[in-house]
Amino acid sequence: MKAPFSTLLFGALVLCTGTSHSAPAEGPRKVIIDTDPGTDDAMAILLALNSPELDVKAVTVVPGNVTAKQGLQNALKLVSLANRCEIPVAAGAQHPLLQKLITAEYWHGANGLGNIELPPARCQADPRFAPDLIIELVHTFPHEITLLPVGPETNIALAVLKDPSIVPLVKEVIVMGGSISGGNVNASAEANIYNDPEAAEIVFNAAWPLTMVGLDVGDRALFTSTHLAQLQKTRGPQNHFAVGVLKFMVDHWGKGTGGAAMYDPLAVGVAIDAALVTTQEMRVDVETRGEFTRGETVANRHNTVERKVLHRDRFVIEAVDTLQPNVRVCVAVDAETFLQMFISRLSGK
Ligand SMILES: [Ca+2]
Repeated sequence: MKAPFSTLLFGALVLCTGTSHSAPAEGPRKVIIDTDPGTDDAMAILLALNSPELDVKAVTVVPGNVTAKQGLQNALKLVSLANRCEIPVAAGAQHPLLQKLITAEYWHGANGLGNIELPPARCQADPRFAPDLIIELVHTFPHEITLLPVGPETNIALAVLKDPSIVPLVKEVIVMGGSISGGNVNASAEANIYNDPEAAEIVFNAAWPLTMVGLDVGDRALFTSTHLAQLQKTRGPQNHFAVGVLKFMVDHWGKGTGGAAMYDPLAVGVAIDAALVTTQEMRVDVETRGEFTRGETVANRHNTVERKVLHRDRFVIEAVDTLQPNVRVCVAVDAETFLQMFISRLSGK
């Protein structure tokens, strides 16, 4: 009755060759990083700022790992550390759309940066509201902007709600968030989605090309003490800061796994080189109501659903309908290639 799963899987597997995602011939890929910095956010931002394939048009701040206020200070210090004050850094939402904010100093240290102190920021915050800045930049560079949300998706959702006309003008959205193999907050939900499921629902249902860099691949991109020793061999202010933060992450996150999952940096890595991951197109819905599953990204691996029709006292299955996939789910990663790229970009900086 049903096609063998392996046939469907094979048919739906798409090996990213980089042809559709790689930096266009006209220059580096224009990105907006929406972030809740955050230790791994900090590593993601420094990776992006040191990668010639990317042109970071803005860093917008969302509350999540830390409060909006702390996150803004951290983002400004990070952009200052990289001597990139020309990049606008803007505050946005102060809390999730509907629920109370959940912060994660438990995982990221009291200051959100693994308790590594940076000098005071030299860069100033941009006065624009982050969702407004996103809207403005998408209209300034139609079909060129890649959004990189690596925190809860509140700011991106607010931008879509305020100006839905940005959706067809965005080149691509690469989300760090979600999972099709269990959660990290609890059994079912990944933190970025759990922290604002209503926002994630809006972002996942907007009709734009969306790549999900979730736990399925992030948990396999482990920065180990061996990688740390490698990065410790070189010197430089960003290099030094990265070593401190990564040591915190390896010590604090790596218990039991052998290394720190490089969630947010991997999303930046996918923006740099889509060939680092293998994706599979799936229909993914964000659960917003389940007692045990609020914030879960529910993936339909076959993109099919049975059609049941009411016949008197019962439903009868009469067909199998095909669903349009809305997400490219990253299902495999070339972790060591990515980790070596990360190290090479920060070495000596
Ligand atoms: Ca983050």
